[in-house]
Amino acid sequence: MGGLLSYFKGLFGSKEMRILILGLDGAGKTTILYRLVGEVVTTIPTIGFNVEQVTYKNLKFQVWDLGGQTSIRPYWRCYYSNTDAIIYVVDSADKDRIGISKGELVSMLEEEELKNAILVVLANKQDIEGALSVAEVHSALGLDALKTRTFQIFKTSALKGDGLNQAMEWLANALTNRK
Ligand SMILES: Nc1nc2c(ncn2[C@@H]2O[C@H](COP(=O)(O)OP(=O)(O)OP(=O)(O)O)[C@@H](O)[C@H]2O)c(=O)[nH]1
Ligand SMILES: [Mg+2]
Repeated sequence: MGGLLSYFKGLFGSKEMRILILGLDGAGKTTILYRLVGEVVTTIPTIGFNVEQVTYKNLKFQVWDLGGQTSIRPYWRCYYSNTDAIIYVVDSADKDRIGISKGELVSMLEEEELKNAILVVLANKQDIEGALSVAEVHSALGLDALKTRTFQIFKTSALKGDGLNQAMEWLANALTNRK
């Protein structure tokens, strides 16, 4: 029995989890992806996607960073199946478009294929003066309305590398503990 159990544990332990990074163009998704890989990069707008393998606390993630421009947002849905978690990135300094960001988040969360996906919201660009606070981003996105979703919001600065570890730590635990 013990042998069989460790066999299955081994199987699940080595399973790569699928994570999507979504959010409007310019939110900082690609910067965050490469921070998770351990690189600091200068980005250009993503047309299509970037995908990298990220290992965090013995968990292997396949992380997809999709382009966020208006014209390519309709393609996000092509990547939804078998997604374990969504990292939704918000430019906290982009007050004019926070409503649009909320709209994209709400319609994404309505998708059947994502109904069990864990949600991490990153209130990014906290280094910019006058940026919305994490509480303001929480309220502007209407996160209070989420009832059954496992989710958490974090403040980050991908530029400085702040807050990402904390978010990944929470996500790794949430993925490990999920039913
Ligand atoms: N000040 C500041 N700038 C940031 C931060 N994160 C990203 N940026 C900058 O924001 C710009 C856009 O970042 P990207 O990572 O390319 O944004 P993206 O979400 O991948 O954009 P698309 O690929 O067009 O969807 C770049 O100039 C980044 O350097 C941050 O935390 N603070
Ligand atoms: Mg990008």
